[in-house]
Amino acid sequence: MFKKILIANRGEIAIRVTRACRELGVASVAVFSDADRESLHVFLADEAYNIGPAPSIESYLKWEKILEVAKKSGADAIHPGYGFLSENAKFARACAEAGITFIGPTPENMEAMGDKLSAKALMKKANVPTVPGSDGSVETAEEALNIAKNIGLPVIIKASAGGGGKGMRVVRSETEIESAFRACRSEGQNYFADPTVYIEKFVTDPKHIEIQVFGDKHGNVVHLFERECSVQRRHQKIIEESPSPSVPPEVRIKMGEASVRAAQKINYVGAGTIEYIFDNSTKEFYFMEMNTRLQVEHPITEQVVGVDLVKEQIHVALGNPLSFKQSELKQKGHAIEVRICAEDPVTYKPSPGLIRACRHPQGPFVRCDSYAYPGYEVPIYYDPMISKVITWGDNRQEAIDRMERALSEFILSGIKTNIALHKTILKHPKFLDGSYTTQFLEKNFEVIEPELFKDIDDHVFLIAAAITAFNDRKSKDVRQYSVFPNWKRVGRRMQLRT
Ligand code: MV4
Repeated sequence: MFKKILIANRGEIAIRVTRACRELGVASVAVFSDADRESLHVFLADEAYNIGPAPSIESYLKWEKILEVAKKSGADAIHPGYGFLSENAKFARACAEAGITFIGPTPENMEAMGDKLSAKALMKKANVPTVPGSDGSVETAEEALNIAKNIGLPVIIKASAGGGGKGMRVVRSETEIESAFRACRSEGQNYFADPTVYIEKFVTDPKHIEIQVFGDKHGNVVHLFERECSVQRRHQKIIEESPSPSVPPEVRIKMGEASVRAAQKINYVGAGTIEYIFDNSTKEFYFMEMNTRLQVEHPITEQVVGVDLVKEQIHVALGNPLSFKQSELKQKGHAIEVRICAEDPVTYKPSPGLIRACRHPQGPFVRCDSYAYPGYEVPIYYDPMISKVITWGDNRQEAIDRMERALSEFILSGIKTNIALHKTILKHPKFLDGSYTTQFLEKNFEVIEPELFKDIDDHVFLIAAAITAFNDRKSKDVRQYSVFPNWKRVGRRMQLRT
């Protein structure tokens, strides 16, 4: 076993990894920026080191500094979490050169999937379904027009180095081709220093369905079934569930097998995710990209398949063979995850600040991975996600019912959050029948009625009032504020002050 693991991350995922270390009896090392001195991941680790100023380019992305801390603290492995350095091949190489195990895929794995166009070509060779389109890059606007005429409109032009929705243009008429082609090329150049673009048939109104895969250093690869992540906005996932309500059993088998072929093609090591666009009318699926990291939504797979993915990452990084065979993996029941973000529910803008009251949901089959605590000030510098609530049920409806119950118990005051938005989505007919697609949020929640956010369940107020160990370190006098400073009690209900 490793003696000590440095966790090159912050927030809930740093805590998730620390917990795996504790269970395995491995010492954990936290790193933190100036803005994270009072962050929960710092308190929960065995040791913690400051790595620089608040902006992530000067701290969580400074890999020379992080390696130096790893050496100084005597860590023999580094877990990168997600985001930050998790898919940085240079960093993974530097770890190896320093004699420190990078807990994740090989640098070659990351490079094989970093470029969308070459990844697609590789996957086509591995007999993984891909969207019809240009075979290779498109060099001129005329070429783009010819391909579009050939495969038929609408098409989507994509920058090969693109990601997160940047460098993508949907084209619905021939007259738009030339400007879209030029726009894509320059976005590719400006954001990713690579003007290469390619064209695909645009799949209208698709679902986002991904398959969790796992490889070891002995050539074994398995998949751990799917997650559906179609509830998203501006390429940010908001709710994920597993299994997908739209994937029939025979398609599930095909998607799993295709994903194992994909990972095998690049000798993949560790946890990875193959992302597909899924056409719900034909039930066809097409390879989009591979994420070479542990993902935010990994807990729903853990709850349904019964595997601790972080422990398995550590196990595989040590050189052990996978601790399960494909035939031993089964989906049991249903899990849902909602991402709780410090954001304004009307504008969706990040809304960091001081958390006053904080009580996480509890109870049967509820998991809450969170770094919030009362008195913590959510910094402005990083991702606004502060918690994830995961519920499990024997079936989808039970998981939804539990999520509604769990969210009704979640008390988070002082900052604005998207909890009320989640409660509203969970009641929407398109969510309830499972037919929602990636267009769902933008179509149905474009204008959010502020009315939806105007009341809090009475029993939640009672729980909040019962929080006596209230800890606001900014003010020693607890009487100065109420648990919900912006709310007043009217009879048995709470009302927003106007
Ligand atoms: C597509 C697509 C439809 N057809 N490709 C979005 C990010 C990246 N993971 C791939 N994405 C898409 N690729 C084809 N051939 C639809 C998406 C897509 C999307 C596109 C435009 C606006 C919003 C979107 C939300 C999810 C997925």
